[in-house]
Amino acid sequence: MKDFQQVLFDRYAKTCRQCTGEEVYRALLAYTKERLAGRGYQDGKRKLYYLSAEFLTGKLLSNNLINLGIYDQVSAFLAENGKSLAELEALEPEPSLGNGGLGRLAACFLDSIATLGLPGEGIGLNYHLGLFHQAFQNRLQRETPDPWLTEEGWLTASDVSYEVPYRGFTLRSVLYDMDISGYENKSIRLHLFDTQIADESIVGDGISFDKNDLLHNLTLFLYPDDSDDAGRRLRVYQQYFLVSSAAQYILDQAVQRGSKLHDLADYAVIQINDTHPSMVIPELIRLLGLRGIGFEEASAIVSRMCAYTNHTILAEALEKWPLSYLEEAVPQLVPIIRRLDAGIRSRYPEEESTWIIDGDGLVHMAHMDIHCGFSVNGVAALHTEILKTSELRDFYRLYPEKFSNKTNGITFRRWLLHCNRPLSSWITSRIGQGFKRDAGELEKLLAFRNDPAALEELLEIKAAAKRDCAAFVLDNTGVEIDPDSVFDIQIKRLHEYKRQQLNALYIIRRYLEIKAGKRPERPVTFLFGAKAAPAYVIAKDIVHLLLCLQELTCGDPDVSPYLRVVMVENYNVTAAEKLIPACDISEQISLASKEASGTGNMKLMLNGAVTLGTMDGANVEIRELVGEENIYIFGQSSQAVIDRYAAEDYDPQEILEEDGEVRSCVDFIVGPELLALGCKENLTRLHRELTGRDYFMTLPDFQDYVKTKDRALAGYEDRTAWAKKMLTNIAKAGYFSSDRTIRQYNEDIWHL
Ligand code: 26Q
Repeated sequence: MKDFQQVLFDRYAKTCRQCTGEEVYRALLAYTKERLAGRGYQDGKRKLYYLSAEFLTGKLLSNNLINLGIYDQVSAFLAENGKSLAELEALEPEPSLGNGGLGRLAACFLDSIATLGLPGEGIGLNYHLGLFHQAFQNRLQRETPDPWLTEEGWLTASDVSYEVPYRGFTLRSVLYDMDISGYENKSIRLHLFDTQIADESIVGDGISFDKNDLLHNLTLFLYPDDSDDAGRRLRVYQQYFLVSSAAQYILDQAVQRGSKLHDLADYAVIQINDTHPSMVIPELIRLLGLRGIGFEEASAIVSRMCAYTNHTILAEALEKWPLSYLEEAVPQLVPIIRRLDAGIRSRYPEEESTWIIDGDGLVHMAHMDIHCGFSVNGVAALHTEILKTSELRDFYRLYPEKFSNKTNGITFRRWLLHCNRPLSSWITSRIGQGFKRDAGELEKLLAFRNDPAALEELLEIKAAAKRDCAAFVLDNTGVEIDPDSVFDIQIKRLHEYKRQQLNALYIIRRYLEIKAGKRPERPVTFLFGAKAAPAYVIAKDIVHLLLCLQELTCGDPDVSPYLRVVMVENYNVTAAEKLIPACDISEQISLASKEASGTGNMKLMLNGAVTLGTMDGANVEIRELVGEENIYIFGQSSQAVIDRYAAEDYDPQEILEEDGEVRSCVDFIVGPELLALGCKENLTRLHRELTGRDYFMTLPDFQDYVKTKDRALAGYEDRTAWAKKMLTNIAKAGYFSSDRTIRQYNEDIWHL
């Protein structure tokens, strides 16, 4: 560590011991950045550009140290000098550049692309104030800006800059770079475009700002509120800023590497992460036109370059932009989109459902991606099947060869080596280091299924993680939780289809049982972490319900020894890293057919949690891998749900009339206990939604959920049998390494 001591001395003329934590953190950041840059970048003629509106990287310091292979050395050096890596890590802000799964997936992919040594780059936007910071006030979510940028950080300014033309004005984009390190390999770059004139001072109360002040607001927030017209327009401006900058950069880079443009597809492949960057297609055609390539050839080139990933089948999340918005913001794209649409109409006159522009003048971004790209993929086996047979079936008939599945994955560097060092050391002690490069080797753990000492050690690691997590929860929420209780955890964005409300109804049922004198042998702690979109009213009502349940259970001495609900504030990657190692029961309870894949489910199983879930998304593949005895499955099948939507015959009242127990749990939401703690307006609205519509079919799955969860909790009591389930889940998680996913993308789509 001589070289690091030198950095400290050059900066501060002090020894490590004499420096403050802040000083050591900054020096370590600079030192790590330099070491990363020194390793160089993967190059190649054909390059992948992963285009995404979100990259949820999480903090980078520890991960970079691990990937550089110097974590232990640095950690020991700091300890010798009265500092700890944990204390320095606490000083690092988490980049707030994503909502949830889609953004985190992009970050895992960059890690794997770098680790596998593939020539790839990420391209996104540099949102100064991030998504938002979630605070709880009077048991309601309040949003404030999340200013994560600091003077010294991982970003490096570059001299790359482009003009982005809009109707009536032009904005200049500037590029910042962040290195994403590969595990014992070179780094790749994450390029984040920004404006030079973003002005944080236009933000008023909470996260409100003038949505029409496009010159100053463009890169302030990720997906600002799209509940009104101005918000949606701003989103178009943001998306175009990303894709126009990206397209210019990709063209310039290819030319520098020797492309003559006619052969552009031999130099660049673009993975379009959901439809948010889809305007890159017409933009590339436009830019090729400006460089002298005619429309027909340009669209042929672009169609050999672009591949699209679909992350959702929720109709309301599929982007459709009114032509009038595009006309107003980016008129130069409109004739190109019209011409693409005209081509499709003449080629497929009978296939109206697949046209790019529909009868209402809406541009269907996914339709453009599928017609004009060479690849479409879903993110889990079930999801891809549903795309092929229902949501995108008309496209599948036209282009069966374009469709494929790429089941999501996660990087084990962050979600095992970094977030759970004790477990990772234990695995190493049992099966050696090989799993760090080849996740499939985790299967070797199965040899210890009947080894009492090994199972005992695994239980002790989980117990220690729960103690650490309890300290984090106390610090975050002020609530004390019992590390000997079962940790039942649901962490993910708040959405009705993910059904946090179903979990809440179970909690209410348990609360009522305890109040009636039925005290469980072992206490259970229900942990939640979730941000709700600022304009998603019912989601915010569910947050309110959970916070009221927290108050109710933790504040009642009859109940709190047996049952506590705790909602972690501002759930993000950093919080996830603290919660995941401590989980016993992993809640993956989305309405079947609605969760495209899920990736939290994979992180939790890798850390020895047992899944309680529906046959949805990647849960289906988890079950296949671990076998029925190592997972708890309940609920309607995806086909039953799809049929029921088609029949339009679901009415929650029918269940409420028949089942008194459900009725009393649902009515508890507006009963005196909760009304004493919460807001009548919010609770009543939620109650009305569940009893009047229940669009995501919470009630039909309730009784099966109760039965299955009770079975899981009973299963927990046989500690040896439970430890075997834990071990099996860890051993079988190898399939969900994002290294496997990226290999498949490369073999089937990118061909780098
Ligand atoms: C669309 C239009 C207007 C405003 C916002 C949006 C929008 C923003 C974010 C639509 C979707 C998202 C994010 C989606 C997402 O995170 N999807 C998740 O992707 C994961 C990775 O594939 C899957 O594991 C999850 O199942 C899926 O929900």
